[in-house]
Amino acid sequence: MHNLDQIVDAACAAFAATDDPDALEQIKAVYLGKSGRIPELLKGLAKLPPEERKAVGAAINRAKDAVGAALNARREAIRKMTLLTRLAEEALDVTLPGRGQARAGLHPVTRTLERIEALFRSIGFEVADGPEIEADFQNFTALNTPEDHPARSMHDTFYLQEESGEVAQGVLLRTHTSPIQVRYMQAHVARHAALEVMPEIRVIAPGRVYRVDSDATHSPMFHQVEGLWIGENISFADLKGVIGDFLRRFFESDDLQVRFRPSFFPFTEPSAEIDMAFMSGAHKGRWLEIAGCGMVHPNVLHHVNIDPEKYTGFAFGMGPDRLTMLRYGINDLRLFFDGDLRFLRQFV
Ligand code: 2U9
Repeated sequence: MHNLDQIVDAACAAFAATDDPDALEQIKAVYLGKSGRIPELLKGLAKLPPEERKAVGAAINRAKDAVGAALNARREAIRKMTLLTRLAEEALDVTLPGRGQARAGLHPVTRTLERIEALFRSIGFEVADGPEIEADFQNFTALNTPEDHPARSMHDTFYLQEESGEVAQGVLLRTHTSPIQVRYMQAHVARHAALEVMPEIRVIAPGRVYRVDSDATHSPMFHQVEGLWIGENISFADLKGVIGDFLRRFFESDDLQVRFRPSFFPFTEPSAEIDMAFMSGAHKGRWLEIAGCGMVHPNVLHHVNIDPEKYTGFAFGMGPDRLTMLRYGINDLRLFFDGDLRFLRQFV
């Protein structure tokens, strides 16, 4: 028995003397391995007289358990020590300033949108917002779009699906920002229902719009800014003044000409395309299509409960993506939506 206690003490001392996991396992082999000290003692049991075997066997097994427990305790202690050492070595000071801080910048189209918004605010327009997932009524019907108009087809418009995969009835990604203005007019009419004379509506609607279209000059998602001015005696002359003033201020040049070419939109009558030409510089004398416009169609006013006999107004729509391309001399629309930093950094 004395011998057993010595073996247990020696094993414990040897375990305690190392903090290396591999060395610890070597020491384990000396005491508990196949021909280790304790298994050898167990093998020796056979040579003892039968009446001694039980007691001696039990004592050896107690010694074996004690060595096993000491081994496990040491393993755990070494594991914890190793972890603590690693944590101390790899500690991060999260309060240190970051390295290589890059300067961020606004996307070129965002810069254009902010510019347009500031210019229209300066002449008394409000900037309105609305959902990108729209209802058929606000996106098409209220805008005097016939039921069989090609824009309503699934070739041109993204319709949402039910979970079943069925096309959701009348739920779509807005194809222009006009529904923003439809909602704005509906709210405006409701808010001023008690008044004899409705205050003027002067609003622009910037935002993302979606169409089934994709090539060098068309992206399935692009931007629009539309404007609307409704009141008593608002005329095409007002439209020409607002647009001319806006373009001169946007391009920071009085050296440009603007012309209105007859066109057609379901939501305006009469309708026109707006062209612009610089009278000096690289683009001198070249007419560029820049926007569309017109007097708001009486049917559109009807749909939002505004009396077209009493109020008139104009609307216009332009593509800020295109305006940005013109202002910075960019030739591929897709550059805006690739997220390539080599392109975007140029605008920081
Ligand atoms: C309401 C009534 C009428 C908005 C208008 C245009 C003409 C137009 C294009 C310009 C470039 C679309 O992004 S683009 O391709 N838009 O030509 N948009 S009039 O008319 C409205 C808007 C809202 C309630």
